[in-house]
Amino acid sequence: MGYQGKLDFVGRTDKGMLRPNNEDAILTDLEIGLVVVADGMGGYKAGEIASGIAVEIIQEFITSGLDEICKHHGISESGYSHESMLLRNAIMRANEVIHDTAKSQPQCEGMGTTVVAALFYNNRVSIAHVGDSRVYRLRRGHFEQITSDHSLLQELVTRGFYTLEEARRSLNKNLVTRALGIDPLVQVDLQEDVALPGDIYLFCTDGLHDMVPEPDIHLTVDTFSDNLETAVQQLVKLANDNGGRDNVSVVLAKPITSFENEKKGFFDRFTDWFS
Ligand SMILES: [Mn+2]
Repeated sequence: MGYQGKLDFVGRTDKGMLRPNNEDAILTDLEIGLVVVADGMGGYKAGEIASGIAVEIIQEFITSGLDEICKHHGISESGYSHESMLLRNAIMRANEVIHDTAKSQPQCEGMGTTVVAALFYNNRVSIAHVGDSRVYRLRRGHFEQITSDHSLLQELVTRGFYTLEEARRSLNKNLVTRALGIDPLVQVDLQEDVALPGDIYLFCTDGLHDMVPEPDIHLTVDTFSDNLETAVQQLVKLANDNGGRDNVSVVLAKPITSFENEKKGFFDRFTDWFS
């Protein structure tokens, strides 16, 4: 295992200009192909605790679950890949731990966190999210948001009550309708994508997408597509130059080459001919 030289992951999280502490948490793990971005909420230090638990539990759960998965390639009974189900289960486990901690520790009462996580494997990527942290994808010059926020704003737009522009002007943008830690069970949105060499996946908290207009995010990623360090620095700088009203976190992930998993038996190659 290990995707060094095949995938490029660069991340940065910043307190921003106004907040006293940073309640976002990020994680990049090239060994297992994992990216996690979380935006915690709650009084005192509870937000940091929630987002910290999320990244830690998801990494642990996936690290220990991947060995088992290597034994059965392909798709699970759900129709999703085993990797997608592992990612979803990791997030559901993080939800339980945050919820239990919030129940048992008075200073953590009501804490929660958004999460967006991606697991890269075999030229694919599974993406899961809860809340309003986002994934965008730059592919051959086309930049698009590929997750849909779990926020009041997005729900009203989806139901046709508002256009996106009207909603931006008239609503509290930060009202999240789904988060980890709030209920014992959480509904996780899951999607799978074929990841092509040269694609850039951008993961971020609302501290970026609320502060920096999408065309500026696109332009920055496009301009610095060969230097992800500079791209990430510039994105954080843009958020802070525009006011930095929130913590800001950005991770860029780019397949440099094909990253096909090599451990394939005869049966897998056989089934590949027909898929
Ligand atoms: Mn935020």
